[in-house]
Amino acid sequence: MAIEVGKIRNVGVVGHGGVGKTSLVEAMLHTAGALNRLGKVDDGTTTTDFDPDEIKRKITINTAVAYCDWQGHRVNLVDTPGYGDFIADARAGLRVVEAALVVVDAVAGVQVQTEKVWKFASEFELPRAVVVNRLERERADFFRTLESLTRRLKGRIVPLQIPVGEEQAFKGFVNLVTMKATTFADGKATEGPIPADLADRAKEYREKLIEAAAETDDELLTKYLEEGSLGEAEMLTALRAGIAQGKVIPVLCAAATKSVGAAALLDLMVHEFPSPLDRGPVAGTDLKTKQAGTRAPDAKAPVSALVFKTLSDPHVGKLSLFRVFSGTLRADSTLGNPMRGAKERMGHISWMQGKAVKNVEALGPGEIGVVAKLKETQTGDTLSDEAQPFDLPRITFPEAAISFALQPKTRGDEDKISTALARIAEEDPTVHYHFDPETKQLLVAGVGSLHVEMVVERMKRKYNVDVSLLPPRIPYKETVKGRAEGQGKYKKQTGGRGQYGDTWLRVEPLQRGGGFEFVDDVFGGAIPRNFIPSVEKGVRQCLKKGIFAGYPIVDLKVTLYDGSYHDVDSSDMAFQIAASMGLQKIFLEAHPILLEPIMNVEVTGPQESTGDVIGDLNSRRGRIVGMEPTGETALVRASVPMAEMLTYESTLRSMTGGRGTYSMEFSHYEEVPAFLAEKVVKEIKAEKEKAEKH
Ligand SMILES: Nc1nc2c(ncn2[C@@H]2O[C@H](COP(=O)(O)OP(=O)(O)OP(=O)(O)O)[C@@H](O)[C@H]2O)c(=O)[nH]1
Ligand SMILES: [Mg+2]
Repeated sequence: MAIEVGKIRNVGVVGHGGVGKTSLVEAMLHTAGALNRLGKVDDGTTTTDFDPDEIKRKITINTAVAYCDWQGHRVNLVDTPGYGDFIADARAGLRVVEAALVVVDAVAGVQVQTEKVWKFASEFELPRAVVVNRLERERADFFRTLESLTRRLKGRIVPLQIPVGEEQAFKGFVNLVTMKATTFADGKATEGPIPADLADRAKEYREKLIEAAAETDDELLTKYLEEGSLGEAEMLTALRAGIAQGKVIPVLCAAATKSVGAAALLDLMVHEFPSPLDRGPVAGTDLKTKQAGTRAPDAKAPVSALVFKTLSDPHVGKLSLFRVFSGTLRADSTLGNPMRGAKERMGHISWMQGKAVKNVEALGPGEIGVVAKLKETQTGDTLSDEAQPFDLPRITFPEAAISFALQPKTRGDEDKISTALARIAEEDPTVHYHFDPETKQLLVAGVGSLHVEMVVERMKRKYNVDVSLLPPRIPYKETVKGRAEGQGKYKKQTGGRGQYGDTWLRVEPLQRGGGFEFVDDVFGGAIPRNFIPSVEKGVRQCLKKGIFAGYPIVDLKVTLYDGSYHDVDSSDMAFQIAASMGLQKIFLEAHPILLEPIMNVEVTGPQESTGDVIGDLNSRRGRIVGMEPTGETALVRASVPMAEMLTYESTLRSMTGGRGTYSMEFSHYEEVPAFLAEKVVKEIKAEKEKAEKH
């Protein structure tokens, strides 16, 4: 039978790349007895990193789910990727949980993706806890990490534990509520009194914890201020409520590969984190009434479930991971996917232990499961009772930031390539592809270069097509800086019925990000009403193809202010052509420019290489926007044109002796300086000529 909803805990494990999320999930599963053997990321044997790409690279690429039972509760752990290119999966994962476990590294502290996942958790109003992991490593420092947490992240962050011992001598932690120490030796935990040398520090941090608990409630705070302390029971109640509501964010200690901290984390999840019942009904759209509606986490309510991840299994085919928000989802039932106007058969439904599945008869509200072979459903879709169609808010994914041309290694493979890409894009909503008729190239776009490389590897491994990647193409855009107006006229008289369209258009720039605006300003029927949409259509076709250099046109206002027509010869097509001819001429008279994507770049490297890093970024037309020392390393933030960042990886490596890392994401578009624009336009022309010769 389905699991009781009040006994479910769904927790998203999130954080920067390589901080130990997967290892920690493994440790919790093992500690709870769900696994006989503790797997290791380095051996490719963990439960949640099971994809061959993950095993090969030793990083998480896909969100995976595993479960264990702890003190009569079902804990579903959603292990998410931390690498920047795949972070969209972490956001999708957080949509289906009631709380987040944010893992940070005890050496590096808060990192770029930590801030990112923190924002996701805030966006979904999730209570959370922070785990400082890898505490037994050299240069690990709990208190320095704590300082970076409180400085860089929003929220009332306060330790619930402090470590016993440092670096190699790290032994365990003091629980600041019970004021007992738990230490580990040979994998065994022992509870005992606080070591004498830690007594003062433990008292000091317990006081901070009480203060944070008191602050969650005005009455309690007054009492605390008047009496100078709180009773144990009072403090615990306030603390629990504070954590469940996200008002207090506790910090805990861990060394995942040694299973240190796993049991305490499970305790926290069971006692402090909310159940789906505590979170209450979800909001969405009732498609019957077309009004905002809600669905309660009630087994008897109509079914609603959100598909948050799609995978393809070589044997089973398409797998859809979903979370039930309301009702009881039964095996062998049929549900509707109203957004795609489809019916889907839910054959076998199962719990997941990484790639292993356990078939169940029904999944109740709050449960997470998987189903194979849905026909039309994609990531982000809602499945619901056919008679009670409902739509949960969609999961939005980031726009592609980088695009490469693909070249088949074997001639004649084009069809196979398109099929493979279609499948991959269905699994991964951050992959986009299209054929560019101008250059006759197939373009693949993704979040970053590693992401696109992985797509190529998957094509080879799963679909047996070999392609190489040509250098990335920068997604430039076109717009104008000035205004111009003039006529576009198309007239043809070839016996019989002719063609006649005549338009007068004006173009002017919109602000950055303004998109496209078409204004109909024709007076006195100079052009009949039914041909106005034809003019707009003709204009829009030019926008897609570009005029100046063959890139899409944006931030443009086009006004149709006059024209003329012919009773017999005017047609939809004639007005489309006239408008397109007119726009192509006027656009070039309105001071056309190219826009280029600007990236937000963050570089972390050793202090001593900061000067070189900054000098190099400057030489890449970068603007330094901030600098922060973080211990022995320094963080540099800059905004840099994407075109200048294509070769950054190897330069950074040699500048920092391999110790530097960077991440970047799309920020906005800016004008390309004239001298460079000229070069780009020349290159694109040459490319087109080459394609035409073929
Ligand atoms: N010394 C030490 N190493 C750890 C600990 N936890 C994880 N590691 C190691 O750190 C590396 C990364 O661990 P993962 O568990 O893959 O980290 P992750 O956060 O899941 O990484 P991504 O999912 O790729 O973001 C592996 O080599 C682990 O063995 C720890 O507590 N101590
Ligand atoms: Mg991982």
